Amino acid sequence: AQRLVSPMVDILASANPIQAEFMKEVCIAVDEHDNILGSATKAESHHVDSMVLHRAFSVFAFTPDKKLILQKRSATKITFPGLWTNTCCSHPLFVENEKDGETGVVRAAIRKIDHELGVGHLEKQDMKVQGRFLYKALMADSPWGEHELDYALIYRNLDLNRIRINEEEVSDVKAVESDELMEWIHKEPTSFSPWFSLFYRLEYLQKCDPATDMHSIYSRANALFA
Ligand code: DMA
Ligand code: MN
Repeated sequence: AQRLVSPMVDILASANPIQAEFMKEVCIAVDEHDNILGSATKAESHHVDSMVLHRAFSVFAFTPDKKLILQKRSATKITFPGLWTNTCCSHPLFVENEKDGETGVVRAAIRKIDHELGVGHLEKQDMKVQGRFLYKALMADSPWGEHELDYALIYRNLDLNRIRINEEEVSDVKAVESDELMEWIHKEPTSFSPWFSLFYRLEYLQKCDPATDMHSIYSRANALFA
């Protein structure tokens, strides 16, 4: 790891300082079956030269009128800035209360929804794990990317007017119905994050739990909390 320190510092020196600081977070390195292999900093695990598969989550939060809340990533994000994506994404960290499987993932999701969207104290029993999928995506013109075992979570009844955007992380939010989203993503596919696109365009997908397909996300959100 020592070998990586110097170039990494150089690369991060030109990044947004707040986002560069978050690159010191410690992610959970896993194998394809989600067994923990060890830890890796966010910088190491997202840089193309040292990338490791790590545990992540994608929250799909729905409004009371059953629209999916999307977020636009801020322009200062180091990975995939300015793209539309699902409500909230991040990584459970290599710390005691976020390391233990689904429970840890849900705790991390509650922590990040507070951080990115300013909605605190969500109930963990309202966050439902749908399954997980494996993917890898590299950015076109930068040394950064993702290689994740990503848990898909559904959260129900998040009122848009409770959201207070953290502009370091998110530049916009929007709630969409299934048809509207479908039309948008077909019209402007490059406006969406690669992992969010996976829920529609399965060609990137290496392994998929059928429950993480986008159509089933909408219908299961309805059914789960009916
Ligand atoms: C990482 O999301 C997780 C996925 C599923 C892409 P992120 O880049 O938004 O993480 P963070 O908010 O921690 O920077
Ligand atoms: Mn990641």
